[in-house]
Amino acid sequence: MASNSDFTPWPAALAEQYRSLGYWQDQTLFDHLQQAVSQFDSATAIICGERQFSYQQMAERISQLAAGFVSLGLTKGDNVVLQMTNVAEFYFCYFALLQKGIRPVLALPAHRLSDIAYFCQHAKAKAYIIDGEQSGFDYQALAKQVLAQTNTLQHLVVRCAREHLQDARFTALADLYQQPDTQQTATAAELAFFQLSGGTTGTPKLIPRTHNDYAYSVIGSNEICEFNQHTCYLCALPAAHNFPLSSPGALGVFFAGGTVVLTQDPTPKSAFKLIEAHQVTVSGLVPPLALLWMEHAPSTQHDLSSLTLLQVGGAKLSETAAKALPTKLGCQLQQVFGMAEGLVNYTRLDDPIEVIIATQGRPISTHDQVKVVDEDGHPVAEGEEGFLLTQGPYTIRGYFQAPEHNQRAFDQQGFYRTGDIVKLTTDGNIIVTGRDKDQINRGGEKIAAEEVENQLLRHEGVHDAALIAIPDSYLGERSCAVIVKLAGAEVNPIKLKYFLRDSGLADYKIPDLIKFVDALPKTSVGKINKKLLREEYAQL
Ligand code: AMP
Ligand code: DBH
Repeated sequence: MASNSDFTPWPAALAEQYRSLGYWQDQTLFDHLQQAVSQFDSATAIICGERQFSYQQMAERISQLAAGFVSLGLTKGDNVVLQMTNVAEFYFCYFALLQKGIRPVLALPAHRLSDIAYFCQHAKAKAYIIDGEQSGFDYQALAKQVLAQTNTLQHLVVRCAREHLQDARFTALADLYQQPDTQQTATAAELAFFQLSGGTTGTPKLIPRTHNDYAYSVIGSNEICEFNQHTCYLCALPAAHNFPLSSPGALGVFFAGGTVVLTQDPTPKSAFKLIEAHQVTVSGLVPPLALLWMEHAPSTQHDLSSLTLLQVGGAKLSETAAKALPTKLGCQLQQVFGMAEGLVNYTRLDDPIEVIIATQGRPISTHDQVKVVDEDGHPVAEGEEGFLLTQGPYTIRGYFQAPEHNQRAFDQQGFYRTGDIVKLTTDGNIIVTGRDKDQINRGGEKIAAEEVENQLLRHEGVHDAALIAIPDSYLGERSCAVIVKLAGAEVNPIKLKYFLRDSGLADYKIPDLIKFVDALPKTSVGKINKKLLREEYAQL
C-alpha cells in the first residue's frame, strides 16, 4: 500500500497555498486525460508509425490494460519498472498503471542492466515492462539478466506477439488487453510515478512525482507554450523523459486535445518526413539534435513550414546556435531549462529576441522560488553568478528513500540544490553558466561521475579513477576517464570499455576517452582535483 514515506510532503502551509491558488486541483493525471477524452473523442491523439489512435481508442486501450495489470495481481501502491521505446503503448501502460495507483519507474530505452536491476531492487518492483519489438536491442535478453539479479519481480511483460516471447516466465502485453476496467483507484495527492535523476552519486535516484504537482507543471506549461487542440507535437526524444513528457510534451498535448507523433529516430531524415506528412507544429530537442536539424534543414526536400516552434533544452544551447536557429528552421525558438526534480523555465513566446537567444527563461510559476547563493548559502548580489536553489508547487522535497542524500540535496528550508550555477537577469530570466555537481552533461544525457568511477574501480587493474567532462563542439561535453593503473596491470582503453559494458553500464555512460596517468592531482583536503584535471584535458 501507498504510505507517506513514499515521498516527502510539502509543508502544510505551502500545500494549502498551492490548492487555494488553484495550482493543485486534486485531479489525477488520469482525470485530466479523461476530460480530454470526453471533449476530443474522435480527434487523433497518437500517430505511431502506420498506427493512429483517437482519444476514444486510447482511452479504451488504457482501460483494457488497467484490467490486465490488475489481473496480474498488481495493486495500488505497487511499483513497476516501465521501459518502453517511443511507441503508443508507452502512454497506454503509463495511464493504465496511474489509473490503478500502480507506480511506474520511467526507465529510458538506453538504460541497461546496472540501472534496471537497481531500479527494480530499490523500488521493490513487482513487474518490469519492456518493448520486445524494437529492433536494434534485445530487451528480452536484458530482462532475463535482470531476473537473474533481482528478487522482487513477479511479472515480466513484453510488447510483442506471444510467439516471440523468449521465456516461459514472460507475459505478452497483448494478453493484458482485457474487459475494460474504468474504475480509478488513484487519488491526486498521492505519488503517481517516478522520474529518474541524472544523478551525481554512485546510484541513480528515484524522483517521486505526485498527480497534483505534475499536473500543475503540465497545465502551467500549456499556458506558456500555447498548446491547444491544433498542436501536433513530434516526440523525438525518449517519451519517458521529463522534457517530452511534461514540458508541455505529450501530456500537455493530450490535456489540450492535440496530436502526438512518435518517432524512434530523431535524425533529420526521419523527423523531417514526419513533420511534412503530419503537419507537425512543434517539437522539443536537446542541443546536438537541434544543431543537426539546423545543418540539414536548408537542403531538405521536405516542407517544414508547418513547424512554428522548436523547444531546445536539456543542456546549454550556445548563443550562436540560438541566434541562427529561427532562420535555419523557419520557426521560433524556445529555450527550456528543466529538471526531472521539478522546476522548469521557459523563454516566453512573446519575449524579445535577445531574451530568447541569451537566456534559459524563467520559471513556470510566480510561486516557484529561486535563490541564487554563494558557497556559504548567502544570496549573491543581483546579476552575480551563484548556486541555484529552488522550491515550489512542483519541485520535490526529497528523493525516494534516500535520507542521507536528501540531507545534502535539500537545504534547511527544503529548497532543492539544483547543482547548477546561474545568473539572474534584472527581468528575472535565468542564464545557466556552469555546474557545481559532479556530473557530465553529454548532449542532454546526464552521467553521474561517481557511478562510472565506482565501476572502473571494480576492475582489478585500476588503482584510481576520475571521470571528467571535456568540451565537445557537437555534444557540448564528452566524458573522459583519467585512470591510475595498478603496477604491472594489463589494462588498455578497449579492455576497460568492454569491462564497463559487460558490467551492465549503459552505452552513454561509457567514457568517450580513457587516459592513463601516474597519479591524480589532489586538493588540499585530499580529494581528486577535478577542476585541475578538466583544465588539463580541456584541449583533447
Ligand atoms: P535531471 O536532473 O537529470 O533532470 O537534469 C536536469 C539538469 O539538466 C539541470 O539541472 C541542468 O543541469 C541541465 N539542463 C537542463 N536544461 C538545460 C538548459 N536549457 N541549459 C543548461 N542546462 C540544462
Ligand atoms: O534536462 C532535463 O531534465 C529537462 C530539460 C527540459 C527537463 O526535465 C525538462 C525540460 O522538463
